[in-house]
Amino acid sequence: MKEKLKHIIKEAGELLKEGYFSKKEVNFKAKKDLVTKYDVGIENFLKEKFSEEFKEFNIIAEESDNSNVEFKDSIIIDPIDGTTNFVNKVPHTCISVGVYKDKKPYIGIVYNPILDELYEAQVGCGAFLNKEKLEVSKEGDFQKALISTGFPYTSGTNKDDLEDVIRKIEYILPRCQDIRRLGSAAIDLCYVAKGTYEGYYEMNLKAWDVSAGLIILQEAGGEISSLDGNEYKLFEDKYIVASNGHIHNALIKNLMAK
Ligand code: LIP
Repeated sequence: MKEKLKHIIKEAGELLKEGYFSKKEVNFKAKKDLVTKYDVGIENFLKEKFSEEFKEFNIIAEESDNSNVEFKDSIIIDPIDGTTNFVNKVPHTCISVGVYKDKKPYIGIVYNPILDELYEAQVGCGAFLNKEKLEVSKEGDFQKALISTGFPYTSGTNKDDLEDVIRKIEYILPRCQDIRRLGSAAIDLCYVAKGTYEGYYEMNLKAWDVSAGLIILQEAGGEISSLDGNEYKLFEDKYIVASNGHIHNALIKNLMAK
């Protein structure tokens, strides 16, 4: 299944690339949440191909009405993760596809066609970037850890969310090496998987932002949890906390402090 998925996702990558370099019309789903005809076009392309090839799976996708789709044997699609980057030609943008069997992680693929980086993992088989095996960093000292995060779209409308973001950054920044905000949750998780970042956290993400990246990170030896350190539940948890495992407790402790 993974090879077929990759073939289709690479084809869809050509559409993303074409859109990235062209002049685009932008629409708003919410005050800060963008969408283009490419998000919809790539999603439709993937949905059509996946439903032909993988009839035993239903499809949950960012730009679709998923209200009647039960999460079980599911392919979860983000046609463009990092849409703001895509629109502004920041090259950290990707297609993210996570496959779940009976709600359990099975295959994750994150493809950035601009940098030609394909991250992939199947549960039990390891994680790879363009065929090179991925491993999380071994750093265990939080003060030396490079942490990544993201800012929720709700920061434009919800004062509590905005204040929470600022409080946590204010507390964590002096206590770690530094903080990055790259703009694609799927790629952020892959960057923890390849050892670039020691940790990553963000609030208010949707299942399609993280469904593939979390499988890739787990297969690279990383750890993922909710803010209280319990198992992260797709579609349910407000916060995702991800790390190389070695700094996980410290990251949670520092996030919970504020
Ligand atoms: C985005 C994320 C980004 C996050 C945004 C948003 P989109 O996904 O990947 O990192 O900070 O809140 O969820 O909308 O580009 O697919």
